[in-house]
Amino acid sequence: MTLSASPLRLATTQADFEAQFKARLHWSADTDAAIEQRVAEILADVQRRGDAAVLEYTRRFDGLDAPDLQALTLQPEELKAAFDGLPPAQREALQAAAQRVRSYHEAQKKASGESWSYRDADGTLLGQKVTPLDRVGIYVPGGKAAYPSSVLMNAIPAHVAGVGEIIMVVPTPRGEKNPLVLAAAYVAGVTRAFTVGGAQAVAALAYGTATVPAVDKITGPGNAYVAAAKRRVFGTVGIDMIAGPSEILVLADGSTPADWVAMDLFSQAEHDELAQSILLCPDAAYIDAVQEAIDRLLPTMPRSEIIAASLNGRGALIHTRDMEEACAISNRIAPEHLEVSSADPHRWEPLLKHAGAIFLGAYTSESLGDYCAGPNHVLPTSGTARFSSPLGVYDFQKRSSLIEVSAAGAQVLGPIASVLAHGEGLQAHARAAELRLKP
Ligand code: HSO
Ligand code: ZN
Repeated sequence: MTLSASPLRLATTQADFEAQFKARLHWSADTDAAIEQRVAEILADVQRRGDAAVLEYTRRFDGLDAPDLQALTLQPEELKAAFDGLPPAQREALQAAAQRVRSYHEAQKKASGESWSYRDADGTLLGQKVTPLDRVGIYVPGGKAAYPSSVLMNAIPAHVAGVGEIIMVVPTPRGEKNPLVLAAAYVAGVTRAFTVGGAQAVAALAYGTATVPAVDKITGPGNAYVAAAKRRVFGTVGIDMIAGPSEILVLADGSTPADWVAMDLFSQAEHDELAQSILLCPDAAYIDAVQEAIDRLLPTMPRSEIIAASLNGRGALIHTRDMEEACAISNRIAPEHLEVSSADPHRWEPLLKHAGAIFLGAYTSESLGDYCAGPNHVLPTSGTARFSSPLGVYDFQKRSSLIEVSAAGAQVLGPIASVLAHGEGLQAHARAAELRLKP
């Protein structure tokens, strides 16, 4: 049987466009009651029994038997040894990628992550003090979605923010460690790692055990159990986001070689059967050319089955009236990754409001952004780019307001506060302000 991929063909002029469009985009955020129940039990058990519970689940789910959690701890020397053991090409690529990601996040910190303050005319000081989190946990998936690049993307902004300790957890079924993941942890400045995963690892990070220190925030993607666990521990710790399957939307004016665009659609589709790849283009002949490229290139792809499942189930090639309409539809979708594959990308960029990351021009493949351009590849999925942002230095910082009222300032603010406090019936508030008024 030859594999084929036929993303849904749609045109915005067709009568049932809206209905078809909505059906294809439909995103279900349903939670699975059985998973929720299981995860609640695991969290409670780890909270109660600590290390012993984590060890037991690791034995049961990952087939990894250890006498204690110390045996599943990786110290910096071991992370470094993994790095030293890599072939030179991999070492160099990791370091080059890390350097670019670091530079980008340093610029981000300078632009929006520094403390600031100003003084009123009467000498009152007002400001915002930015401080890094003390300790964060980074969840790294194991198995088929073990991405060293994601280690860089989570740990580097934490490091740049100035986080004191970065604790990584990574499931390691049967104890088979992924050297690239450990090496990436070394390059990115991870403090310590544990080869445990699943809801039990999230619980250990959230509540702390004898061996795993409690963190202040947990970031990083994971499977449905990990997502459910992160949702549940939110409040005890901070979390970054709950990531859904990856998405790419390509806005094409027909000037990029069709093979390039087909491969970019594949590059997200190959992540997951549930990933979504969409092309929006005003040129019908170009859409035909992309479909032809898909047919020709698909059999050459090692992950062709995943790609075909993704494109057939969730892919779409949409013919629009013009580029303006394509931009408007893209804003409705608010994709995780948005490629503007156009000869004139800066003409369209001002029209694009909602996207996790915007890739401008034919040479900017999303895959370059995934690994080494510099910006973060942890991005809002499932339309959440309408209200949220890429993972960044700011996710590893928090802000405190600074207020220093001068004696002169108290004379101005006191009467205002006093009136409002009396209005709220709060006498102590009013008196506290009034006591500072000079007669
Ligand atoms: N495209 C994925 C990230 C990734 N790609 C890791 C390759 N490795 C989500 O942004
Ligand atoms: Zn990717």
